[in-house]
Amino acid sequence: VLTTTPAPGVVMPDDGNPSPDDLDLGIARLRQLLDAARDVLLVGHPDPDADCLGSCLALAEALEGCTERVQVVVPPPSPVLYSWLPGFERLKAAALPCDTPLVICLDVVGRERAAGLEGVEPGAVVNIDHHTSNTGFGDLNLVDPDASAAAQVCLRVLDGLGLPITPTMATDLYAGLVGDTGGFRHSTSARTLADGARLATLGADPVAVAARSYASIPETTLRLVGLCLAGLRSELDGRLVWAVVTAGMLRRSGAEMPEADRVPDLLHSIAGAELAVLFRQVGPRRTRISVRSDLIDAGRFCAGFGGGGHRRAAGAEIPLPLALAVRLVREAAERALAGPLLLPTGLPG
Ligand SMILES: [Mn+2]
Repeated sequence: VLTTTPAPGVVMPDDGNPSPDDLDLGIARLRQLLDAARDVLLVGHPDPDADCLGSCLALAEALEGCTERVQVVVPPPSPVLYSWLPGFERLKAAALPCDTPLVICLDVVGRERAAGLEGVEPGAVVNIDHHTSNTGFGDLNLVDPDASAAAQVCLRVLDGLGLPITPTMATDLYAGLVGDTGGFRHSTSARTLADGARLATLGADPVAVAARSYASIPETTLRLVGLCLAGLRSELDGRLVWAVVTAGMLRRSGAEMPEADRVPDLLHSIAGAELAVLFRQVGPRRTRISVRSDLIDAGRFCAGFGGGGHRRAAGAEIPLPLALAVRLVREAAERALAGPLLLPTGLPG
């Protein structure tokens, strides 16, 4: 199901139910916005991942020549883990001064999650995303919850705009697909694989991207993962598995918080683990959770804490110290595993 919300120039069906044509209408509107824009700002979410960065970088390359200036803004810390993505050197810590730029958000669930817009007075805001929990915050929303990655929505947008996909753009988009599907292991459909094959045909090297994504881990990352897994807790006969990342662990390992991104999937990979939770201490009274499950609806679980995401992978930021957040989430996990959030069996990705 494709959803676009009305923006000037976008016609919605009378019944309010979006049809597949709506994305095409939305892309036509995007064309108009791009034609009228002098400055374009591409932004993602805090701690951007391969999907977010790959989508931003591919779109930035595509739009070069279409508009006067394209900037990709990613506030510090620099996501060095992804410095191998083609075009990484394009990333700017802050936007250069510009007058009411066209802002395009990629892989961003809600307006408050858009990073890098401090001091920016946007013209129109375009929202290109794949999260089921996307709030439709844009003046133009190109949201496809059936896509495995924002990179896939981005690919459709580029096709719709008639922009060619270069090998470097294909690599960025393919990296996004690999990142958001855990290397085509979850959230993967025939369409995901077909798009992956097409990007490989267009010049992405699947072996090189897999090696960069999974076999070139900084030493600090393994040290952090080790500290984190050493404190792993298993409860409810192993159905609930959880671990924490503290500020102290970051100091001892020399790692940055995004380097813990692999831990939720590792926790979930334990035999019998039905619900995996990683707690990250991001401030004295702020704890971020990353949830993985193939038994309960992770997106709905995290929505209970003001977050969101996908059925199998989701997250939230809780305004509580680590110990209190752990207690609250463990109680909710026990309730969820008892029934109310169970997914129907056989549901894909
Ligand atoms: Mn994504």
